[in-house]
Amino acid sequence: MSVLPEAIETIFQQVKARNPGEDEFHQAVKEVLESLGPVLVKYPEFSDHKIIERICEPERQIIFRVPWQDDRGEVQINRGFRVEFNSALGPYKGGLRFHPSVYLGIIKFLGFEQVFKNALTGMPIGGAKGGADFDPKGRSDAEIMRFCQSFMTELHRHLGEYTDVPAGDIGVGGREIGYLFGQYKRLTNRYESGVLTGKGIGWGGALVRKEATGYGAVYFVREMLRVRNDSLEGKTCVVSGAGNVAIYTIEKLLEMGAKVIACSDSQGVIVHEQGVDLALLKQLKEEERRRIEDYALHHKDARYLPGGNIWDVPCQVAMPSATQNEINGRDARKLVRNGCIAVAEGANMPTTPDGIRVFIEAGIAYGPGKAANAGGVATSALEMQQNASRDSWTFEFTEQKLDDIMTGIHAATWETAEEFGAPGNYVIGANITGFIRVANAMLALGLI
Ligand code: NDP
Ligand code: 2IT
Repeated sequence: MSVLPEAIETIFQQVKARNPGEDEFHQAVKEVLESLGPVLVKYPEFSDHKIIERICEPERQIIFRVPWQDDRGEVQINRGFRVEFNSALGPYKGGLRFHPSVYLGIIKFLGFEQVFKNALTGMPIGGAKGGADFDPKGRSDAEIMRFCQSFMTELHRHLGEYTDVPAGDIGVGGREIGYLFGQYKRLTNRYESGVLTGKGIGWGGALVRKEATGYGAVYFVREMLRVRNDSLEGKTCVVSGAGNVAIYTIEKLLEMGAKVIACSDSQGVIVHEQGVDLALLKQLKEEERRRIEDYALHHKDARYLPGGNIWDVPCQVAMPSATQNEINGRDARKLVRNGCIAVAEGANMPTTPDGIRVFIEAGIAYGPGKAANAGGVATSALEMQQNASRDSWTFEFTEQKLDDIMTGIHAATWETAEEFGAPGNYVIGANITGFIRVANAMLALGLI
């Protein structure tokens, strides 16, 4: 266990005491605070102005009832959240997660991460996260629509293109953003495109947003390998999950000449040594909304491992793209032992503190989520830019911007890690770079 400098340890203990039972939030805060010792030495003004204490306290937290009726006419009640964490750099920005595991501690960890991630993009966006403990699995389109309408009926009063701009996350994709936007438009009588991102192409959405998180994560790996005089060409890769991030991670890995041999969902793992069939995966997940178990019905040489652990599959590059804490210390050791040389996190906080330690000590290229998956929110900011100017850019133009942003994030985190005496450590690089940008804005804006 790394030991926090005393002043920072005191702050961390206060955060824990003030936010009891929110384990994921504590974990995310601790990881950032562990990086900040040398920053406070270099910039004592951050301590004088209690920037760390302030940055750990969300600006606003909204918790609300979401009542709706299912297809049988039964009334259902869920709990909705929006944690508006920090708006020093721009309007609150961050996704919505619909998953039964959602509670305040998860939304707060995601909102906290988002603050630093958004700062890393260099775009004018603050950090927020929201969602509900709603389980979309097995629900009809009509049920999803009624849920989204009820959710937005409360949330709309807190949003606005200059105030708070949600997008998707687990369980929230283009369909949900459509229903949410429709209800916002109806309640406000405004076609305010910039209030949500991840909209459909043809009604204000930006090309490349759907692909952006996955593509961006692969650009980040490309950069991590480039500084090691290596490339993705011919590498064997494993990508966890089978949702939005996983699918477009696989697509870009294939474009870059890598081979992807496994993916997963919460029920099991598909191992396909011949290479994952991306077209089939898209059909099953995006069009038919089925389980990856069905993949094996189409490919007799693919294995479905119910309840399997994808990190047991030997690979050179691992891209966790499902959920938090999906790689523990044991998994990390197994990956390293099996020859893994690079890990980039499409998901938010997918590696436990033990797992992170294993990757850092092994000296492999490890790209933490707030750097590696920032392409999604960066492209959301590009969508906001297009909405503000009533413009729409081509796929190629937007993708080039995404590539530039990810290359820039890699360079900034790499350089900061060097500057603070931890060459190659992207955890330290990302935490410090993001923190300093937010902290300087907070200082400039006075006591906020
Ligand atoms: P999706 O809902 O599209 O896909 C989620 C995938 O992860 C599914 O395959 C799902 O399996 C699996 N999964 C979700 N929860 C769990 C769980 N508790 N245990 C095991 N597997 C799980 O979400 P996204 O692809 O959008 O998000 C994936 C990750 O990427 C999340 O961590 C998210 O925060 C992060 N992220 C997303 C961004 C975006 O733009 N969408 C941007 C940056 C980060 P199943 O279907 O069985 O539940
Ligand atoms: O975690 C994330 O960065 C997202 N879910 C995307 C946020 C956004 O506003 O595009």
